Amino acid sequence: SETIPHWLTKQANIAPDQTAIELENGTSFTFLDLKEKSQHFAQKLAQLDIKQGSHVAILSNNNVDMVIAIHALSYLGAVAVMFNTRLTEEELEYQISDAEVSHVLAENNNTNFSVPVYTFFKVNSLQEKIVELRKEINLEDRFTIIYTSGTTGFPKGVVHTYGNHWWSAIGSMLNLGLNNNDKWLNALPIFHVGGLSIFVKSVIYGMPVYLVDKYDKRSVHDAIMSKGVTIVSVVTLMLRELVEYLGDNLFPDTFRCVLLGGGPAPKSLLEQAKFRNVPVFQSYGMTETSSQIVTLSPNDALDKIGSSGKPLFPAQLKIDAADKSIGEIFVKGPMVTTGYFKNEAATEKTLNDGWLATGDLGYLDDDGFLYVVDRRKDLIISGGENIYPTEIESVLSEMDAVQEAGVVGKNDDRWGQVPIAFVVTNDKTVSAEAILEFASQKLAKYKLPKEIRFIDKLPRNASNKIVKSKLL
Ligand code: S0N
Ligand code: AMP
Ligand code: MG
Ligand code: MG
Ligand code: MG
Repeated sequence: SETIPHWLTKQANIAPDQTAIELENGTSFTFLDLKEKSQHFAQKLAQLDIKQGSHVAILSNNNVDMVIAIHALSYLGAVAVMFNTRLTEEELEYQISDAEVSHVLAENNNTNFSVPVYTFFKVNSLQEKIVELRKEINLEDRFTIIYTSGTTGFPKGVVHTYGNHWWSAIGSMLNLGLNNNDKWLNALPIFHVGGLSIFVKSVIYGMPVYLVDKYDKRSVHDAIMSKGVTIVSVVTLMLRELVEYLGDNLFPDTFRCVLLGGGPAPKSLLEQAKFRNVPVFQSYGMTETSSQIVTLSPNDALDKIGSSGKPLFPAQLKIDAADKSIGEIFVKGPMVTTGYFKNEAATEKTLNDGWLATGDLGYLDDDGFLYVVDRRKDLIISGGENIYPTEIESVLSEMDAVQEAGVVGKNDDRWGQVPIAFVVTNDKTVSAEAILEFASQKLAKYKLPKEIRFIDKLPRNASNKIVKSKLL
């Protein structure tokens, strides 16, 4: 098995005084601080009997305690299950059971789960238990699990090994390069892999992260303008807001990369960004690939606007189609997940000889640049959050008054797409409000249909499948 020194211990040794994390309030942490805080936190977690192989959920919006908790778990050889704070307790309870979570570490104690919840504050008040902390990282070990919704309506736990994260960080650097003055701004939620990956890169590269607690166009703009930020990761909605807010101004010359991921971006926005000299690197990736796996650099962006670029150095890509036509995108590489937790069926369906079937459709041009033309079957992406229609449809149908429901994505200027529900009821008095009230108990707010349209019957084809294209 492949082992390397524990990456945070190593970086704290190589560059103890280098800044690891800088906060908006001016506080910063060196790599030595980060290592020591993480190791102390690990010994406190040991008091709770969290140990090698434990699955521990982290339920938090962005803050430094969360980053410390993640590193602490790695010092114990425990696995961090990253919870999306926008989900309902019911949705998270599913993940607790599916991922065999034993403890939840949370920012607040306003949640009730079937397993104990400890706030970061509470953990900090515990006595330390002296246990042996990991000196090495085995690249084959599990580090994180992040849930992604599935076409079946049940979310699946994507397992990331240390090796997946390692190779993701290396592959990204071989593409974007690494400068001595690099400082990566994180405004994405750390519970998704796009945000999380920045903190892994930080430790491996010895690079500071400027951490924004909550995305806001002004704070991101100001940080780029005056905090020496050189790189930022964004989703399309953020890029649009930042470009509009920038107006006729220019970002500093040292600001060299806007890594755009998490979904499609309209060509008009990419053109506008180019016109404003905003250095956008469009990328294609997903939770299963531990972040970007295909990236377009601004040099190529001149001729290839709209393309997601070429696979990163350690990765491969193929299109399952006859030459130059559109087909399913397959990717392979050491950053690709080893599979879904305890879900052999889904893993076997998705992974073959290391090739991941993405479900997305695309084509390669003559120069080998990828163009993604359609998303995974049915997937709606709203502001970088994924929504699977089947999940909403099954919740709506649970209502007695609802006979059946069909959900489709509708284009939206702000979110990209939003879900719209078509419902067939057996009780003409049931209101849209009552349906939404019911759904809101079970579904995260961003998944709630933005409109409910009552219809007599869902359009179906010969094999009785809903014909979504006939709905909107
Ligand atoms: C876009 C964000 C920031 C919007 O959130 P905002 O404005 O802060 O919302 P709130 O103030 O919290 O809430 C206001 C109201 O808006 C609703 N709401 C919030 N978010 C959404 C949403 N996405 N869709 C619909 N509604 C939303 C709230 O419910 C609230 O409603 P009311 O007022 O009714 O109470 C936020 O959504 C956000 O942070 N999005 C980004 C999520 C993300 O990180 N996606 C990427 C996931 N994919 C990956 O990680 C893999 C790809 C990847 O790695 C990557 C991605 C991007 C860049 C780089 C990479 C990489 O490869 O490295
Ligand atoms: P997630 O795992 O939440 O990051 O979702 C990944 C999905 O986002 C992919 O399977 C695609 O459907 C979509 N996606 C990511 N990058 C792009 C892109 N450059 N163009 C179009 N869709 C994208
Ligand atoms: Mg997802
Ligand atoms: Mg906001
Ligand atoms: Mg029903």
